[in-house]
Amino acid sequence: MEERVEEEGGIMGQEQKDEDKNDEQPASMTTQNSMTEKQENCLKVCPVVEEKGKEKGMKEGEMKKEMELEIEFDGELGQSFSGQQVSFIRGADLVGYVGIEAVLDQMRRKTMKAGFEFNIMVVGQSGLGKSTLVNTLFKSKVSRKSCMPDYAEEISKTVKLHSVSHVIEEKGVKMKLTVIDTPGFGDQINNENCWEPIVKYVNEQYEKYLREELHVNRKTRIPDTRVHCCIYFLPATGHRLRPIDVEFMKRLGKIVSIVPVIAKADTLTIEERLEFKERIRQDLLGNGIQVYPQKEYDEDLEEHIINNRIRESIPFAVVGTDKEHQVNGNTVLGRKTKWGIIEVENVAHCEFANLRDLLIRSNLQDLKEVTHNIHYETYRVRRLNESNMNFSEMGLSTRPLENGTADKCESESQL
Ligand SMILES: Nc1nc2c(ncn2[C@@H]2O[C@H](COP(=O)(O)OP(=O)(O)OP(=O)(O)O)[C@@H](O)[C@H]2O)c(=O)[nH]1
Ligand SMILES: [Mg+2]
Repeated sequence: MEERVEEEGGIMGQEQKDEDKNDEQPASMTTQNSMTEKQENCLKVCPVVEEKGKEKGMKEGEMKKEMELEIEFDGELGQSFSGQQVSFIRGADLVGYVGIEAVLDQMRRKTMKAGFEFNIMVVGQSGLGKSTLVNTLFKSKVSRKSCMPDYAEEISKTVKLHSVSHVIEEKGVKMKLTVIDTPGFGDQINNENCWEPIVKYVNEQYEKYLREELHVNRKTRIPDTRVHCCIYFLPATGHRLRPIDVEFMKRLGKIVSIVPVIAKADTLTIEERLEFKERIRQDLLGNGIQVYPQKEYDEDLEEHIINNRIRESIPFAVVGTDKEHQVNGNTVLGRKTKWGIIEVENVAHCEFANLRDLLIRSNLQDLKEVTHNIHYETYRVRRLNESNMNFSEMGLSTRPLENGTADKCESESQL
């Protein structure tokens, strides 16, 4: 049985409820009235039906069927849903305040208590402004300020990965932000396979999470080190995507959410910037590169429209700085040049604000969900299938996922 309850009116005072009833459309009035006969409101109807049921000597399940509740579905009251009539009880029909909206407060309190984790990876050539941009995003020296790096590995001479975690607190909400920096990406003369350490890192975090999930005694909160977002820095050349950009994003786009940005966009004129952005979008499309937000993961029309707007403005042309300046009496983050100040948060100057809004204000939770429901899920399914296959080849029926290393190398090579 599916039940949808509209809060509107349910949390209002009696006066407001009456007003709402008077304002209602005639069509819905009719249905509402017919409902009222059967069930003046939920709180009254339920005992009546229960009484009837008791008289007839019905069992609980039968009584539920007898209730034949109605649902509002696509604007129509009383539509049958999966062969069953389900109830739609308007807030105005409820006597008194039930308090369902308080669930949001409960969730908020829990999240605030536990805090949440967000892991960003920044990838791009040395000197493109990765550290500066992360510091600008979180307005602190997050990227450079250090704590103990929990991951530092030199896989080859090309790329070193460093992850630095910080707990940021704003208005009582705690966020453990981890920035995974990849200095030196693409800096070598031969950049062949320079994405491999990054692919390896991303997959290792999925593997870690999978192993925690498979433990018999699982932790209630599994530490989440999975990369929720990878900001890929494109040099502001004004040309097209370079082969290294194509290769990197092609591979990584399948396992992590990539947000490409044009670094140091202050070096481009307005026309150059627009043309460069357009060419990049064409190249992304032409090479079948998936960047965040992907069309196929849009959940509904509303999200599709919002995400289309994001897709049309990708890649964001950003400028970073951690310096503050005074402009018209206001303190702004900006880059001071001989001819003026580039205000990084001013949308007329660059698209830093769009990137910040996407990453932190509007899509942070979605990035986490896409990571968990799409990327991690793909990894999990593949790993479990691989281990089952290997195990059945050995003539055994089940096998716990234990030695990830061999399997992992195999799975990476398929990427
Ligand atoms: N013009 C301009 N310069 C920038 C911008 N962002 C950073 N810079 C400058 O570029 C230089 C390198 O910045 P970093 O943030 O250290 O670059 P990075 O990508 O972290 O470099 P690695 O850590 O070596 O990979 C610094 O001098 C910054 O001040 C920008 O948006 N525009
Ligand atoms: Mg750096």
